[in-house]
Amino acid sequence: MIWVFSQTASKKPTLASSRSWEGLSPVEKDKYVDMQELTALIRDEIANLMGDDAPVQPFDFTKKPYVVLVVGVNGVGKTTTIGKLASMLRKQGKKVVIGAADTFRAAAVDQLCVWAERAGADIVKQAMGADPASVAFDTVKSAVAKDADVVLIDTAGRLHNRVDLMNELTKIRNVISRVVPDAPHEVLLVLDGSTGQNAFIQAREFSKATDVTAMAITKLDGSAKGGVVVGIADTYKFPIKFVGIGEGIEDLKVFDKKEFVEDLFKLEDIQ
Ligand SMILES: Nc1nc2c(ncn2[C@@H]2O[C@H](COP(=O)(O)OP(=O)(O)OP(=O)(O)O)[C@@H](O)[C@H]2O)c(=O)[nH]1
Ligand SMILES: [Mg+2]
Repeated sequence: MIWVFSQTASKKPTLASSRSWEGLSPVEKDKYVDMQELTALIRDEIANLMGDDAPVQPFDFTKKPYVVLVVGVNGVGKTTTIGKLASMLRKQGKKVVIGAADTFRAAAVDQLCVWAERAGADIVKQAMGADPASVAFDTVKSAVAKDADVVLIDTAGRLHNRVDLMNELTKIRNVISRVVPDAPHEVLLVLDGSTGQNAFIQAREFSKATDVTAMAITKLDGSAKGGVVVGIADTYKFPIKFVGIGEGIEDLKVFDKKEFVEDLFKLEDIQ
């Protein structure tokens, strides 16, 4: 299956329909010099759907502390991504405080403690069942007192159709901004790259509940290419900032649009 482009008056190609190469008439085939040219056109078009070409700025260190609230449905990789991010930041010499606002399960706090230790970051936690907003508040207060550079707040995975849990995110945001008025500076929605179209619904519901500002796409080390995020980036205009490519502490990359699009759409895929 390949995408067929229609030429507009401005000569800008636009996605028109999806048909097989074999199904094209000779005249249609002649419109393209070769498959390489077609691949380049398709890649350009996909890249255009994904926002501007400027390199991703993962953090704004002029804000101190820069507060990141990490959200998403169950099991997408929020806690793991926080561990990897903390490690990435520590390697840059930044002081990091992690907040264990997933108080839903005792194991969640333990898991985050292990990551914090591995990364060399401080952690703020309370007992299981504590109010997540209270943990978030303590975390940001502690980060301010310690003059930390970045705060990463973990939250419990929640189904996007649980209104009570989605409202809890609003409460967490509100208490954070009582300590640092313009925080959280980032609300990072973590999406599992192998999810498919359900990721679209997650993006819609989380952005309704809390102003999502960016996405991290995990589990792109398997066969999934994360193609669904093209449509999400186009519809909701959240930039993708990070890509998870494994379970290890180093397995996180700052998003590179060119590389992503090249991986997503390879010449050999359409030959
Ligand atoms: N292969 C692969 N596995 C990942 C990646 N990121 C996370 N995982 C795995 O996904 C599973 C869930 O990760 P967690 O970080 O616990 O996910 P979570 O969103 O915090 O889960 P909850 O807190 O239960 O909602 C773990 O087994 C991770 O090792 C990734 O980029 N690639
Ligand atoms: Mg977790």
